[in-house]
Amino acid sequence: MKEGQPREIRLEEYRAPGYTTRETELVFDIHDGETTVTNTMRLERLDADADSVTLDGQDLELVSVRLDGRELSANEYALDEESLTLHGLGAGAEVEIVTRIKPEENTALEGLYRSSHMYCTQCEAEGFRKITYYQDRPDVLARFRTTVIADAAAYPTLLSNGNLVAESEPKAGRHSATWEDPFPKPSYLFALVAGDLEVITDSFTTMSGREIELRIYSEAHNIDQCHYAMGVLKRSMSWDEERFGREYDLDIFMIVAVEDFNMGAMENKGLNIFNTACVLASPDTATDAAYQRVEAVVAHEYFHNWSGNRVTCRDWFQLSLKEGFTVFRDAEFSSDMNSRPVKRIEDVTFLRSVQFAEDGGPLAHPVRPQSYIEISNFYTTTIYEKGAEVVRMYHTLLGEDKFRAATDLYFDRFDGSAATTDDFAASMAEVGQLDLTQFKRWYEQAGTPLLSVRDHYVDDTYTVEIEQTCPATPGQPDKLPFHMPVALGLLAEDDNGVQSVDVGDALAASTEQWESRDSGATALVQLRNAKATLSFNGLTSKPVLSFLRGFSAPVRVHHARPDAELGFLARHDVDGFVRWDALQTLWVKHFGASAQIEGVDLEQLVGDVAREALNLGDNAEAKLLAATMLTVPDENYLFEQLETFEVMAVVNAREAMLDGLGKAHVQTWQALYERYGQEGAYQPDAVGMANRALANIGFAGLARALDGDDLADLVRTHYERADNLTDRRAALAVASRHERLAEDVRQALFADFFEKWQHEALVLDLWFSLQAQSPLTDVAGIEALTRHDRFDLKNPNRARSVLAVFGMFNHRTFHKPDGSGYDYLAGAVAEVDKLNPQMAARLATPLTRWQRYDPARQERMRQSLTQLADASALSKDLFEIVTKSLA
Ligand code: HT7
Ligand code: ZN
Repeated sequence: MKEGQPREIRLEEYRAPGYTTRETELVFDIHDGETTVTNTMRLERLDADADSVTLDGQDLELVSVRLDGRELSANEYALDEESLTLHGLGAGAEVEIVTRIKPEENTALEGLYRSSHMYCTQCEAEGFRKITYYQDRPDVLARFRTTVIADAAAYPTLLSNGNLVAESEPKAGRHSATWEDPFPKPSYLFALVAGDLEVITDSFTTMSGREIELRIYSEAHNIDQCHYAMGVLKRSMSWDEERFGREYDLDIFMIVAVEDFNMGAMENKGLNIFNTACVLASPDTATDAAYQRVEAVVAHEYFHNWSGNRVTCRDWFQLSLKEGFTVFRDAEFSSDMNSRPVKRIEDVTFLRSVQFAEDGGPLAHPVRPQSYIEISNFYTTTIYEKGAEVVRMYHTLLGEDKFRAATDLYFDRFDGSAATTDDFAASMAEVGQLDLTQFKRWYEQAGTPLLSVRDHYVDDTYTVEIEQTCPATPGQPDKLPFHMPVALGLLAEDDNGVQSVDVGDALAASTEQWESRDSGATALVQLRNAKATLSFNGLTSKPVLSFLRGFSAPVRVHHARPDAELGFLARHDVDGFVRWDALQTLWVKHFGASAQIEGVDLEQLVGDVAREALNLGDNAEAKLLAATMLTVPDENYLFEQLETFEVMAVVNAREAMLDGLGKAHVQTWQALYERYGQEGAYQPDAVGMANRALANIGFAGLARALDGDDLADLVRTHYERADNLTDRRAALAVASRHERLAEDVRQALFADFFEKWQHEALVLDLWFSLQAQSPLTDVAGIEALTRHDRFDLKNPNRARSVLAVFGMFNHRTFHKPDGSGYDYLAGAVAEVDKLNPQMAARLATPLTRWQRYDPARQERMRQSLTQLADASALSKDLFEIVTKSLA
């Protein structure tokens, strides 16, 4: 540990602040190599017994402290590595603090730092304390006035939160801008940008008729790629008005694209700062997946203006209050803009592959954690994605109308203040007239619940028994039952074909409260007990149970049932999620190799879906669903779903299956490729994406069936004909990993791509990542990539394109039985830790999943973690991850 023994912060130790800060005036005097920050705060006493205030500060040079206009000498305040304490403040005080910082040396990318030729900030969660001494906690909300002074030629654009209230003409080569934010906010929402930036502008008229100026800034070479994000922003603004009644509040909304950024983006009030990867998009520089990410992230950050900024979090234990809710909101937005079932399937795939892994491993924690060492480590899939599932369950329990009324109540009640997840639950309970006491266990208990389902059919009565359990997680050996919505339906087949049973009529007895939804096609059961029984009467044959429709709760399901029922659901269910899920269950069984699949021919089922996909016309939603059905689950998904497995057995079985499918349906792949590969000019919309998805499935299937010159011709032609990055990437992905493709062809394609796109940083990231994830790249190959002169460990996107991708997707090399992949990653993480602790902690994630693997690999992964812990002085971030993983 570099910074002494880490202090654990505990929820139970939360105390409201004795003083709050009402007004904060900041002056940044930016010079190359050094920035001086003058911070003047008006403090107000909240607790009559308080007479001192402790301000957080880190890596700061303190120049002066004034209290009510008088400069204090060093013996009048207490200063240590992490704080500055002032005494004798009275009912109110004006405090002025001057600090000096060095943004140019800030490689951790927290606080004020330099990225390319601009200065920018990242203050969430605790970066503001690297700028000045402050009560850097989310429950202290102040009005900010910020002046930025810098060289006029080098930094013509000076931005901060709120509205521009003054600008100076250049004097002696320097100029200034003053911004005022009328909305009180915590320090984590503060932002500043100084640079030589281009801008695109637009406007939006709100539902009450106010005209908002919209601006997106980037460095000049990227500005043409900002137009798609502008369209998304406008769609997000009107969607939030329609769906949640939320109107934008300031007169201006700005986004700035930054090349070096630790996460995706940041919702600073009125001045969102974005990783270029989450805002730039053009056909040649962004894949369809990247376009979708831009859509989701632009919307997400905009939605935070209400869920996070207007109503913020009382403390960081409440992080999911803003993140879970906002992820739910952005998922709903993307569903409305594209395909609802496909968005749901994508989200569940991610949840099962990544969040379930976290929830089942040494770093499992509840949606509202009890303690942390470094809060940056808690920006996790549990807080975000499981948190969003919890919000979705409220939505399911209340229904759309009451959920909307409950969110209105929540926003009204807590506007301008710092709230808790209990406050959110109280609004839901009040409007929904629900007792949510038990439901709150979702915030308290970690781990993924398991629903074990058994069913039987006797004398016209069909009975379903559900038992819920939840595995032990670190510090939580015993779990209590959860309250969760379980949506289910029944299908029956008769002479007229497949029918939905009216469960509203048929459900005769239930140990749990339930209601009929979807005009009787779905029963929504509120599971509360450890065991539940549902009986359906008057059924002339055994129905097929369609369980957990829409993935109504974030749980695993175990249901021993005939495979033929899963095949039937995959073909016929009315719920897109259940259709896909049934097929996934069959895949998992297939790759688990513990039992033979009976009564369903998987190869034939896939062929049928592929053939049906040829005739879906312009139905983008059906085509996107078909594309997801045709995607064989990847290794990370399988590793999470299989109870026991050997890494290479799964990798090899999957490759064999893909080869088999390729050869079995050559004509269908060819037909898909031709049918959807020629569909007019490029459009980044649902129809265009659906066509490209199906054409590229056809292309990849065909590639599996070919070799020699035929394969080389196919790949080269696809690459050369491509007028967009999605198709070009598909060609390179096949080229990167097919052993049957001649090495010179592979190299020529990668060389050509590099030559043409090396000036586009995000495209170059893709070039690195395709090679890092290829099973043909061994550890020496990964090392070679990191020695490439365009590799840069300080740039998170570039570092992740090799190191994170290697640990997460190159299973053959990372999991090599001799442990060389693990050692390599551990060594790289130690290097990164010296520059950027947040990034290092995240890059270590693949090693923390050791519990999932076979005993020999577990041992080697733990060895690498232990070496990492022993060999270097770890940052607080990495220390927490490594020690908790080994505990
Ligand atoms: N609220 C933002 C979180 C974030 C962040 C956290 C820690 C370190 C760096 C960071 N950059 C952004 C992102 C979001 O959820 O909207
Ligand atoms: Zn967020």
